[in-house]
Amino acid sequence: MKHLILGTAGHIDHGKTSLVRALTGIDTDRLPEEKARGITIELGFAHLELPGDIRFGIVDVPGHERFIRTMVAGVGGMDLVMLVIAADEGVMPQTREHLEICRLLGVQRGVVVLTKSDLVDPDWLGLVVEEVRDYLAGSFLEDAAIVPVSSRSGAGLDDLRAELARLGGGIEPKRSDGPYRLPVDRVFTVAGFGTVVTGTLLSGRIGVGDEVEILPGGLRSRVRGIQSHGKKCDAGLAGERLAVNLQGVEHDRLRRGDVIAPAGLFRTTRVVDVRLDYLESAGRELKSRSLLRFHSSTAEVQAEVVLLESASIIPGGSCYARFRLAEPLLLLPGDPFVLRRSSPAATVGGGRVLDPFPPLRRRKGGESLRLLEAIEGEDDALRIAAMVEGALLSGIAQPELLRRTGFSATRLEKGLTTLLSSGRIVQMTREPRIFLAGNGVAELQAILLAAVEQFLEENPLKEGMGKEELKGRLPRRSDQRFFAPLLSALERDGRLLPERDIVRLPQRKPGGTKGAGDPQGRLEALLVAGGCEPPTLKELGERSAWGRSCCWSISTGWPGRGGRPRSRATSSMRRQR
Ligand SMILES: Nc1nc2c(ncn2[C@@H]2O[C@H](COP(=O)(O)OP(=O)(O)OP(=O)(O)O)[C@@H](O)[C@H]2O)c(=O)[nH]1
Ligand SMILES: [Mg+2]
Repeated sequence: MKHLILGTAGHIDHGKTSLVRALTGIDTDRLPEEKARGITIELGFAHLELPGDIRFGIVDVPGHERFIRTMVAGVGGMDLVMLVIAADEGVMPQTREHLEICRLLGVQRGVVVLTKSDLVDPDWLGLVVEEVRDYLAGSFLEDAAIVPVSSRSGAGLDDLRAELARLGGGIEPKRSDGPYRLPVDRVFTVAGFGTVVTGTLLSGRIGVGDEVEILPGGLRSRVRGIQSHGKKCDAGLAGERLAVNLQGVEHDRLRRGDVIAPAGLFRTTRVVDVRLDYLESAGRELKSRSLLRFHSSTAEVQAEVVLLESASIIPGGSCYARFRLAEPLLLLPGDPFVLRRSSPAATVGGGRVLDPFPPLRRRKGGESLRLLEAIEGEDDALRIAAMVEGALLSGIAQPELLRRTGFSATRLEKGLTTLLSSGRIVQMTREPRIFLAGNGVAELQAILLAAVEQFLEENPLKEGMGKEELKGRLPRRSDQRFFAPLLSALERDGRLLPERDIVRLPQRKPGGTKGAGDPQGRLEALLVAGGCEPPTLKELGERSAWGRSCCWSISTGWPGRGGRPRSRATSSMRRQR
């Protein structure tokens, strides 16, 4: 059976809840206050089975402008939407706002339902159809069917069912193979069972007995029972509306916006880089550092926006941006979000998460933007390469790549293999596997080589540089664990000769021969050049640039006056003498 989520959207009192009741027989307005006021306040849930083995979980949203936040929470996970427009009123403000929210949250299909068709005559209905068609031009519902119905008489409901079955048949169900994520939309207690949460399973499969983590708090629990549309089951699949009974957690420890996920798998974030679309209807420009409400799935937090391409953006514009969230959220690449302004209250934009764990220090010269461009692109290997290269000399571990790309392990592996075989990235460590960009490896090798050369220049008596000392020359922003593989590679290429606890340069012979580069030879040359007036120790020190103390050691084979311990080089020179 195919599980899909069907949602309502539309202005207050346009007949959304009545339509769901007419289709399913379920009254989703359950609260006494909803009954008393005749409006929807909370999300309502129902289900509908249609030919083609399709089961729709239905989410009914409130139309009142004060409950837009609730509406946004209901849209996450919708596969298709019924945009409800009352035939006697036509397009109204929340018709527009709900349609924008659906678009921003990635809903791609739907049907327009003209409710209350019994209240207007056919001519009027024709005019409304025309008005609605004009309004939808350019939107994702441009070619959607417009179906007039009356929830009161039942007219048009069969046409609507047929259209829903047709649309549902063409939709790919959500993937059940990745890890599961269940954004919580309701929490309550059931006598004898304890805490129950409900939500639409966005991905994966959750089973009875699973150890879960409740994010962002990190509370652990176990799944005691699962129900789908009122029926007990052993597991829930992506795309299903589920009620999950959690063991040993008080219901006041949970709230809408929390996410139930496999224990220990995901990490929450407070800083995300995104593609931001700023709505034409927002009215005024958006300045960097503005505060907005950031909605994703069922969660909503205060957030500061940092525009990455300019100081402000005009209505209708689109750009890369960074959000600093007041509270941590579980966000994966590709997750859609909606932005709302609090005064005057309005939906002003939205977009998609590109990088949930971006480098915190912004790079100069447009590098942050290039990274985001690559992430936004289609090529998996290029996306991974951009992240590894963006990590500069510190490299990036495989679990971090999984979190930042949102790829499955197999998909990530495929991209890594391509990059490893071309040499664009290099695996530096095994547990965890840390990857470094090829040019990062070259840079670190050059740093090590230069360090050895400089050391031997300054310590001509030494045969080589201590490995531990050399390891300490790795830049602090890099990783000490890279030392061994870097050294091995340099040895393989014949550029350094590691020997026990030291590292030598291949062109430099241990103990030295009396050539021009050899300390004793150079001192001898200076003394011979002086003829009958050989230089003093002080002059030797100056002319050789090695200093007095060093020249003393070289010429005598004894430690310098500083009392340095005798090096292997000096003792071997003494033996030669
Ligand atoms: N005549 C007629 N009345 C309808 C029809 N559908 C809904 N109504 C009436 O319109 C009013 C509002 O209906 P609801 O279904 O509560 O509207 P809603 O869109 O769910 O409202 P909110 O959830 O508050 O946004 C109720 O009094 C319904 O009886 C219809 O097809 N024909
Ligand atoms: Mg309603």
